[in-house]
Amino acid sequence: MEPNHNLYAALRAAFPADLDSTAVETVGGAMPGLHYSWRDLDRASAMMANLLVSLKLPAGSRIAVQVEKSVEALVLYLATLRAGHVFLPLNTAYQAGEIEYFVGNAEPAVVVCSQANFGWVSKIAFKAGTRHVFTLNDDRSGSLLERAAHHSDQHTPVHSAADELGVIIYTSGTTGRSKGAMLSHGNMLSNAQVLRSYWGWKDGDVLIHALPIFHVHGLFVAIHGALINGSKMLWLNKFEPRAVLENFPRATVFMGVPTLYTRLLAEPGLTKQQVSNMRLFVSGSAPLLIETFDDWKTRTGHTILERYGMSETVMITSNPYAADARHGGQTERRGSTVGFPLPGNELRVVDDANQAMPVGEIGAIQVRGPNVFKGYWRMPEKTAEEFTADGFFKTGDVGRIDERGYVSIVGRSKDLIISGGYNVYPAEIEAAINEMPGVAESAVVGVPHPDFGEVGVAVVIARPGAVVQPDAVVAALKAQLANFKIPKRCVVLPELPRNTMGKVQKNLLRDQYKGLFVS
Ligand code: MLC
Ligand code: AMP
Repeated sequence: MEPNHNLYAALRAAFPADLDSTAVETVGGAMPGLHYSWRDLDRASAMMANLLVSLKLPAGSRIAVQVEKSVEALVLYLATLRAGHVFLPLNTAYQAGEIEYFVGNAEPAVVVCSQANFGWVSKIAFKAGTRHVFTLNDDRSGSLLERAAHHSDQHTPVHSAADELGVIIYTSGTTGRSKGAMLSHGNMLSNAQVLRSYWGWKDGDVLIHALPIFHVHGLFVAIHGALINGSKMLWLNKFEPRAVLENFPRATVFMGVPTLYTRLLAEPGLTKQQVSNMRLFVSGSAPLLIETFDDWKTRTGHTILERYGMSETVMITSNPYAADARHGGQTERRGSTVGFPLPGNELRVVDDANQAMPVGEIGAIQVRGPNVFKGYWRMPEKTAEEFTADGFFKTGDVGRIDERGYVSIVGRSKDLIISGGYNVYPAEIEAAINEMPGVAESAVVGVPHPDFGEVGVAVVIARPGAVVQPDAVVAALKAQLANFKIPKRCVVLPELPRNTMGKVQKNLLRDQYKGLFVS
């Protein structure tokens, strides 16, 4: 029989010998100071796994989860893995229309939501055929915990093949339709193992976990990183710069999107002294401005390590933590680059005919490796389109590899805005605006923003004779889309700039509005 690749089993094997030591300590937020031991994580996830077993679900059932961040939500993730089901995390900002799509598309057997949202979420779930809806709140209450309390705290993780599905992460698409990226136990485990060694995780490491746990960065890179090294986490349910600062002296590793770094830099308490115990600062999910990289070095003496990944591939590249023998022993973490392809990961920069570009030339980034996903949930054609004949995944990012082997991301071929580390697809926002009364058409573009890096600006064209108010457009969008997707500015123009082919020239709009939020 193939060895067991169950991700929970692998993480469990890395727990420290002293199971009563602290695995997670909550800091900040409503319930600070709670200590969860490694034994607590194991027993609590066993009880939840046994609850899932008692529901007699077919193997590989989807467990869709839209809850506020909490340690219990982490336990539910571990329980889903050990029971052999598929975890489907959903951003808490998603509204009814968005949830309806995900639930309709994924057909989860179980939906878990907060008590506050139970009314509308359960209605959507039951309509889509889901049989079980539980609640889980961020104060250790909810029907999921009540039901799990009746189950045994002993459970043997199921046997999972490397390519068995473990998680589905929805990512929006350039056509406006979200796609479920299917990640296997092997995808996630291989990436966690590679990062453990590449980033030099060691005994005594402590991670400050301040990211949401419904996306790859917080759920995989951070959580898997700590658990597979048996390292303690200082756990914040929400990013609060002061609470992070206060805890730097007790920690060694921090991970954030660039917005977290700029917000920390705005704190006078960020000093070399305050971070003297820290070993590693990692940034990713969005481009880190060279100014932030430089300011961080000046203020703290630490060089941020920037890495690059996506939902479909987990982590792809990283700047070196220590000497990288594959690249002549280079150790430099270079700002404005995302470093080298991770061991085991092949990355190439190609032209339209999939031919490798010469060193330094810009082209499309494609990747292949054990971390690359199995495809999009129930979208075989879309999956086929995104892979080349020789098995490389087309990332949609545009970049180059320099003569020293460092990869830089210089743009995207996908029409995508990354705002505070969240992806916003203009096509989705434009489709919603175009449905509004009096609107002829619209274009949404990303412009620089001092806090979120990039934010959306909506340009709307009214139908002849109609009057469209920008505030009304924003208000209508707020009623149907997650708040981070809402354009930060809306303008009404007589027409959109077009080229001779009739294509909207978004570059002109980007240029026109690039100074809206920055000087
Ligand atoms: C919040 N707001 C945002 C926003 N986050 N607007 C644009 N972009 C964002 N990212 C807006 C809300 O709409 C709201 O506006 C107001 O800010 C306050 O909301 P909030 O929820 O209180 O905001 P805050 O807690 O300050 O959140 C900011 C943040 C958060 C930066 C902490 O966005 C965050 O945690 N980002 C990290 C995202 C992440 O983990 N990405 C990883 C993806 S994985 P209003 O008008 O409604 O009041 C990936 C792969 C990889 O990309 O490589 O890692
Ligand atoms: P997601 O779909 O949320 O997983 O977002 C993945 C996308 O985030 C990638 O395709 C990149 O465009 C972007 N991304 C991730 N890390 C970086 C980085 N370090 N620099 C620039 N872009 C990044």
